[in-house]
Amino acid sequence: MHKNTWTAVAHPNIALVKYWGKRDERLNLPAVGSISITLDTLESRTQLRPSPELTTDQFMINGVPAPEAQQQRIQRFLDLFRAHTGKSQFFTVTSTNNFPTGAGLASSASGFAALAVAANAAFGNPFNLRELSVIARQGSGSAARSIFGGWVEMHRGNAPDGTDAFAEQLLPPEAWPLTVFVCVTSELPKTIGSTEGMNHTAATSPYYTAWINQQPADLAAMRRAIQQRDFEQVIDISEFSCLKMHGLMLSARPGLVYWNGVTVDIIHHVRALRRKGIPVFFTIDAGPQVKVICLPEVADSVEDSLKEIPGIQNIYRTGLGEGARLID
Ligand code: 2P0
Repeated sequence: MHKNTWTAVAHPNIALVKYWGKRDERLNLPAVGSISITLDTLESRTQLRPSPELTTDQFMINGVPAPEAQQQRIQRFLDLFRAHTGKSQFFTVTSTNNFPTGAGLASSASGFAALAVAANAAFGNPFNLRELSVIARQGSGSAARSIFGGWVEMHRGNAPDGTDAFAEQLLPPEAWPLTVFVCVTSELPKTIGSTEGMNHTAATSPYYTAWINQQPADLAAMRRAIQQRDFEQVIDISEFSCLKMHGLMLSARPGLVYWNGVTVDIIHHVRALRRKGIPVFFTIDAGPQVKVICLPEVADSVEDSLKEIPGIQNIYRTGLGEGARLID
């Protein structure tokens, strides 16, 4: 039977060494490399159905037509496949997330990674995984990382055409498992999206050059820590990179404040746990949610203590997951 739908799933990822800033906006090339972990459990599920009667793509997100700006973003993304293959097929794209969308939980990473994999199948698999990460990056920088599972590095690259700005797996998920608690402190969509926030930071922060220049050292240290399974080092580098990125955001003009009060409460709570000898750390992206990360053997006690913090709306407990993949 002729196949007429393609469905892929992908998980969000959390950067431990953060990406913030672009070296080329048109190709969405990152100004810095980054290292992340791909999660399990939370997922975007994206289906492509060819629509011969359509002359544009149609994008439905969580059951409703997406706003115009998002429709255009999907259209431009699928144009990459049309341009490469010469096929002028348009699609109805249906995507659902089993977690809050656009609230600093990396829904654009999992969304574009799932779309990239589904579209690759629909267009006859023109790209291998590395090339697919280059394509996914053009949808959303962090999406390149969700193509792969486990521990992943995204390379900044130097080529003007972006062909060397790809992601690759450092370790598969089972090689060094972690437990991740995604602590939701607000389900409201963020007020300043990542792209806008990055460009504003690059244009106005006096610290931006220092941020760019120091990133290679953080990346090298994290690669070494992962290779040696040195969790103390992972803690140290991750919190350094996270707080440095937020310091950078705060130093923009006007400054970007993504946190709320509960965000700060969780930071102090995690550090108090560490003072008691529990190996755990936090990381925070462009939103008020806090990801609390630990080794699986202490996960139950960390979870019990997080439940005592007032103001957390929801806690997702998850581990490390696989890369984006076709499920149908
Ligand atoms: C990261 N973030 O490394 C950083 C940390 C948010 C803070 O990658 O403009 O949605 O689409 O490339 O991928 C979020 O940025 O930005 C992000 P675009 P994206 O995870």
